[in-house]
Amino acid sequence: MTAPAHSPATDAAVRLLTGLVEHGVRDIVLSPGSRSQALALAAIALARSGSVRVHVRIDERVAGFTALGLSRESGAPAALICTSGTATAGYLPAAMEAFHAGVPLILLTADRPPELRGVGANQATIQPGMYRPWARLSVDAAVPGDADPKVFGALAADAVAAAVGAAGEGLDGVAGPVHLNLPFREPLSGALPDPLRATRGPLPQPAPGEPVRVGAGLRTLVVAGADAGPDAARIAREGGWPLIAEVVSGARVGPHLVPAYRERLHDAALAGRIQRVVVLGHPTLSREIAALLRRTDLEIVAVRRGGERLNPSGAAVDARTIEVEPGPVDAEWLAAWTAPAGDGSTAGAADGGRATDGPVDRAVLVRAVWAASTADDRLLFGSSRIVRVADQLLDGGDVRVHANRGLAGIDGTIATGVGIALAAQAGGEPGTARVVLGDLSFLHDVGSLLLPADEPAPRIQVIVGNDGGGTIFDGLEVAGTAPAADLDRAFYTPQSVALKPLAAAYGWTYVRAGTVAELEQALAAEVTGPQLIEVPLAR
Ligand SMILES: Cc1ncc(C[n+]2csc(CCOP(=O)(O)OP(=O)(O)O)c2C)c(N)n1
Ligand SMILES: [Mg+2]
Repeated sequence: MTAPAHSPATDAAVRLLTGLVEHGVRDIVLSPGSRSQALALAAIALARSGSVRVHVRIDERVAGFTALGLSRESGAPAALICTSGTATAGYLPAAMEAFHAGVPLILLTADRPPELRGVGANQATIQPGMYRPWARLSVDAAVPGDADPKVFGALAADAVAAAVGAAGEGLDGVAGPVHLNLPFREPLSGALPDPLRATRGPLPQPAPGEPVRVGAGLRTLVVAGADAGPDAARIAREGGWPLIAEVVSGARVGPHLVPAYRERLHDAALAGRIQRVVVLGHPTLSREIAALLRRTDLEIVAVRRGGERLNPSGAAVDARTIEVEPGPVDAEWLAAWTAPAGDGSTAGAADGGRATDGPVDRAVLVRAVWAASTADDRLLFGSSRIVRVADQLLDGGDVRVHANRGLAGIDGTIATGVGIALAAQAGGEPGTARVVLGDLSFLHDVGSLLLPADEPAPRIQVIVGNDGGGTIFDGLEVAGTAPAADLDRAFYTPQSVALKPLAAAYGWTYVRAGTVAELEQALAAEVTGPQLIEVPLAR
């Protein structure tokens, strides 16, 4: 190898990536490719000096969801680097989820220079603006060498600001994905400063936005959907209002929590007295909340989390933050929602007496995972049935829960969990990340089991509830209309993949938990790296 010559591509890559780090980026997920080499080599050099963490993933869809998990957990936008062509399309599912869930992300796609676009050049497609409906900021950058290198530093600052919601057209205060399309000409890489360092600076703060004031006096219900966060509990406390918090809300805590909220919402007399709903995050887990938010006889104030406002009733007030005006607390109203159910039953009592050598069902599974998890741990629920069971059955708790409820896809769940684990454990923190998901969701993202041997191994338990296919469809409309064989073939989609050798092939440890005792034992054991736990479930 001859000593690399100077390359404007590398100068630009250095400016851009050091700029990203200086504005708060902590993680870069890169996928191999030639056109993006200046970015990849600069990223690796920055990682060598400890300035940033780099994670290498060959599949861009896996890379995208890994970055999403890193960003979800850390709050800082992870940056993605890929080459031109179909590679860029691999980011699309994660970019869509990031938009709808309000997760910051920075997509750096290498491209051919303008003279090689639209003329049939190899691996060249239409990349500028390709994520436009979902991107906070979409830039087709100048070719390095044609532009002053300083513009790439400024681009970094703009990208981070837009990703975290510090600036951006009409969406200030809301985080989301940002796309920088970066054309490069040969020489595609050259000499790098050695060592290459950057000092991580503070993240820009999201623009606060004008608060919407809500006063006491109206009988109010606070609803916390996915990623609502602690603000929901704050608003409930300040207003003295009952709080309905989905298990994925990050707000299922405190004395204002409504237990078994579905049943309460079915109580027509009680629900009929609601005058106002303050909703935070993205509720998706129950028909009851969906119906509540469609009501037009209520005042609805919705705090926007993702790029799209929540407005099923057509008349909701769009808010960034809520200020509660002090006033008298209606204790009767709070008690009507939060008092234990009159018949003495609690949501937790249903199968308390189960034998430990008995098989596991979904309720036992989610309760066991919940009981085994502490504040050091992280939980990620996949889409489909299990997250709904968890929402129905689990009490409040001090565990940080994630879920990709922006679009509720079954894709990218393992990758998201790995990203969450890597971010949560980056500073040597204790704890285990647990992903609880269905078998089809697992198989959909099986490529995420491929982790580079030379990167720190995440402590993660991927817990697959294996019912042989997509049993959610057994309870959906199609089960009533489709012939049984068609339902099975096109919706349930039966599978009998051998998960143990699959885990072994990727170097993951494997545990089969067929009984309650085996599950509890697997969850209590020390976790040192990636582990697959298979839990057989009845269809
Ligand atoms: C990317 C994507 N494709 C398709 C769907 C539709 N879908 C929702 S749930 C589901 C089946 C999930 O099966 P599994 O993970 O085994 O969970 P189970 O229903 O058995 O609990 C499918 C295909 C989706 N949500 N996302
Ligand atoms: Mg299944």
